[in-house]
Amino acid sequence: MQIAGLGTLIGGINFLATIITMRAPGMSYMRMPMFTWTSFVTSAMILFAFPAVTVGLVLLSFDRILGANFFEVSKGGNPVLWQHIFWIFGHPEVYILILPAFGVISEVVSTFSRKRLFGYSSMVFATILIAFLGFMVWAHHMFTTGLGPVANALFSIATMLIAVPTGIKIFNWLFTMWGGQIRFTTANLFAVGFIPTFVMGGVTGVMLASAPADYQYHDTYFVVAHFHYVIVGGLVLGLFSGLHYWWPKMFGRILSEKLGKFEFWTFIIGFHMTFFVQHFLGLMGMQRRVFTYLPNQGFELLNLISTVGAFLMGVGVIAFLINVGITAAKPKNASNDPWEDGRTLEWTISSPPPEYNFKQIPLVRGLDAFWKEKMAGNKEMTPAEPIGSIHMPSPTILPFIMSVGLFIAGLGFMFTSDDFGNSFMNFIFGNYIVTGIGLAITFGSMLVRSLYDDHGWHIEPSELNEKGVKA
Ligand code: HEM
Ligand SMILES: [Cu+2]
Repeated sequence: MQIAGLGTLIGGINFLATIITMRAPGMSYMRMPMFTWTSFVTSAMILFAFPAVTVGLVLLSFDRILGANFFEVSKGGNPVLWQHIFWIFGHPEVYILILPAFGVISEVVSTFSRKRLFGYSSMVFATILIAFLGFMVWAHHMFTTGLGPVANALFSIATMLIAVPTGIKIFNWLFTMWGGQIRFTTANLFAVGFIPTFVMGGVTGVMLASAPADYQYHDTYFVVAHFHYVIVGGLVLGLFSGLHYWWPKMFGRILSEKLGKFEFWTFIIGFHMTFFVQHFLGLMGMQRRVFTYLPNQGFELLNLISTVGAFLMGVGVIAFLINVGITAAKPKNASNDPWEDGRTLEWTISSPPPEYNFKQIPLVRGLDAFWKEKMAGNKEMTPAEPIGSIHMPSPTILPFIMSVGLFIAGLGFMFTSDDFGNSFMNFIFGNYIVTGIGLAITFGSMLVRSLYDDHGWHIEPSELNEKGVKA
């Protein structure tokens, strides 16, 4: 987890730096596509949230490997301390999951309504507010740990506040569709299905935010229903929507719409069958984290419905995988703008994009830059620079070797105090030899990367024309 956290943190920093420094001429912050905004805010959240879990995991490693006692009650540690550290990361993390999905939904709904996203600036503001408030509410996961009424009341109110910017977003999506020429492609079905489903998850969230009521809901299937509505009904529907929307851009082939619609209906019906009933199971007292329950408590029927629903969702996912397989065998014939209503810059270049993306960096004249040009009667973007040679980074295997090193070091740390019943294995793990080798590989590759100057390479204008790619 520590290694995965590191990867996420570095990835987040990379997105922040890229979005801040590499926007095209005219692409001011308030002209960025909503998906770029949500990726930007998500990356900022990663920057502040992940260090908390990193610290927590370091302390936990001290407990496990070096015999410290931060968290273990029997040795005088405090597990509530762990809960604080974990949830200071954990609640921002749930918004790190959902904000990019909000971005996808914004793009898809606006494209397939043939309308500008309603309330763009309020959308940006709501995203930032959600991110900010997301850091203020972690103790709503700890109402029942005995924080006391003052803390519970404050965290309860802070939590309910998040419903406000979330509501702004929901209404903006609805107003975007209002009066639009809506096309129900698979991507848009997933996006439109997302809206009521996510609202249901938000509503149970606000119910859980009431501290006294949470004493009843906590650790029951009601919470399980809540977070599946927001994560599967939110993030996963958003993911499917985005995959269908950008698939032709990524791979040059449009996924089958017929199969796509089958995926959507089986998945969403299966989803609601699986998780809707869990609200009632929770209220009836079925607890979470226990894989079974006693007979004759009235749980059987609802659990059966849940199981049938889960299989139906499985059918939807398998249909998606089949769709991917079938599509991979088709010719690569997606046009630059396969939905014909593309609004943003990615739809001005070929599908999939050439390795250098844009032959000439385009000039951005407004929000939904491509749509603006289309409305002005132009077929292409106006370039912001003459055709010139394009500087490309060289490919390198070093990051892969670095991660292999980290993997070996991770294994080394995990098994330091295990008894393998084999003196050689005990020796190399117990004396941090495996760990040391792993770290040496990682830091060695980093050293090579820093000492060796790599100037990359250039694609010359003549090659660009030979390839016959349009900007
Ligand atoms: C209006 C917005 C939301 C509110 C008011 C809210 C509120 C809450 C509360 C109070 C709990 C604790 C329940 C308990 O353990 O007794 C909870 C749990 C949870 N929420 Fe939300 N939530 C919201 C949105 C979200 C979103 C967007 C996600 C993820 C995408 C999410 C994911 C989760 C998860 C995973 C848990 C369970 C954590 C665990 O105990 O393992 N929530 N939520
Ligand atoms: Cu939370």
